[in-house]
Amino acid sequence: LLEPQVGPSFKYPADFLWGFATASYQIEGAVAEEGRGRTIWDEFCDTPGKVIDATSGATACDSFHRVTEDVALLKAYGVKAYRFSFAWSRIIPLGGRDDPVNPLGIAYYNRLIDTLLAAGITPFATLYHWDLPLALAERYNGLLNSEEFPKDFERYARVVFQSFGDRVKHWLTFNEPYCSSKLGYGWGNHAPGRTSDRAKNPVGDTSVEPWRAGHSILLAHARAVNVYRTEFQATQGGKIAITLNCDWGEPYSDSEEDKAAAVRYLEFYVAWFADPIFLGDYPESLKKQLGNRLPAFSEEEKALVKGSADFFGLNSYTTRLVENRDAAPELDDLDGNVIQHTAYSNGTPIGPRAESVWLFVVPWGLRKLLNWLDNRYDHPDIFLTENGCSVPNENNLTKEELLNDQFRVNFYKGYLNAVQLAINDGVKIKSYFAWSLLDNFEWADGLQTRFGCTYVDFDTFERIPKASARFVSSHFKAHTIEE
Ligand code: GBH
Repeated sequence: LLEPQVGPSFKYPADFLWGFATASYQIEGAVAEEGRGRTIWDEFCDTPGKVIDATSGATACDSFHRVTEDVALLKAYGVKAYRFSFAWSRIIPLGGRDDPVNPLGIAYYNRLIDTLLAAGITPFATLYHWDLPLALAERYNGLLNSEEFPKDFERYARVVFQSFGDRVKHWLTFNEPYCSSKLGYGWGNHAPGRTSDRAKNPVGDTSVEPWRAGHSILLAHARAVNVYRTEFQATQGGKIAITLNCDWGEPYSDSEEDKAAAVRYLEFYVAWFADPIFLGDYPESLKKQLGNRLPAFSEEEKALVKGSADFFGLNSYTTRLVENRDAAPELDDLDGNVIQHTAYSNGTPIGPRAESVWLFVVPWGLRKLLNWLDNRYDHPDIFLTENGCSVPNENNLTKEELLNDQFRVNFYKGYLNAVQLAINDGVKIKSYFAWSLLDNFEWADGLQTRFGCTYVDFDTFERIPKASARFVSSHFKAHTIEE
């Protein structure tokens, strides 16, 4: 499949925000410093067998101690914006609405934000990138408690807006609620590792918990947005949304069944969250398959959730081929009763595979996804907040090979071309953040899977730009209209 190439004259608008993204637990380290509380990810990583190389975010990239260095790196890349996340556990170490705020945590993020602004870089901040304060899991089961969790998140959000909203104008409440819910409570491969899969460690109930966790996140998100809009937005003048992950689903065949299955897959992936937020309720396909295992919104909750985003935040990495599944859905099914493929029926893979088992390089899928979202949600502004890849066989590569990451350069070439095609299609794309600024702690895949455009030596914490960083940076420098 040869894709059309956008010509060299293409220009992103002057206000297009491009840069690199990270998340607190994946880069900061310093997990027991300056009052930071323990999180579900500290606990998960300390449980044997959960992280492939038995590493954790305990030191990660040591970014907690390297604000000056990391911001200088971003400045050298010439970025317009930097996407990072706050560790709730640094700001309110125990997490709850009656727990004390930690001034040292506030001071750290003030330093980061002020250093970014002094370098002319726009801070783009996420409130929750999976590192839930452990105390909230112990008190009331964290995300499983749709009554308590939203109240604690609301208070945390208020503290963050109050502390940083004079300088931060781009907010994301949650990163990828799909992952927190399905990976944390369905497949169990992310913290807190709950699943009823008997091949794993059967605690939890995959048939209900992911849907409950997702519901709590939607309510917490909506309450935080309401706080921002009623208490801060008029004076601070920023924008707020959530960021959802989705990978395009292409029908496995031309049959009507497979076409319908691909739509169902997208609904179970992204419309699960986007429909309540942009359209007012869960998709019919989820209601039909899940029945009363899917929590219902009260009329008041629906009204709070509907419209609770100033833009559409999207993370996307790959594409699946989706086939209809004929049998009745299993109770533990999370994907809309489909069969997913990574190769066509003739055996040809859908695209080259990265180090990550789930990541196949399929740029045309991103263009299709962007158009599908544009159409379903009535042409929202779409902020791409993550896109990137790992490189095949990373563990066998020399440092020189890791630095000369042509596989990743080709990934970005293809996906940025797809972004440009989608812009030319009329999709209102307003930002692009490459994941990630740095090699970092890749969750259950540990430190051995590297998504960085900058190489990190995890012993010395030295940072070295890879070819991909130079590519992304020169791409945007060459193709953005100057202010
Ligand atoms: C993002 O998620 C995260 O926001 C970021 O923190 C992370 O570092 C980055 O991607 C790279 O992974 O359980 O084996 O079926 C990406 C979306 C969706 C990728 C779920 C992994 C499940 C793989 N993720 N997917 S598996």
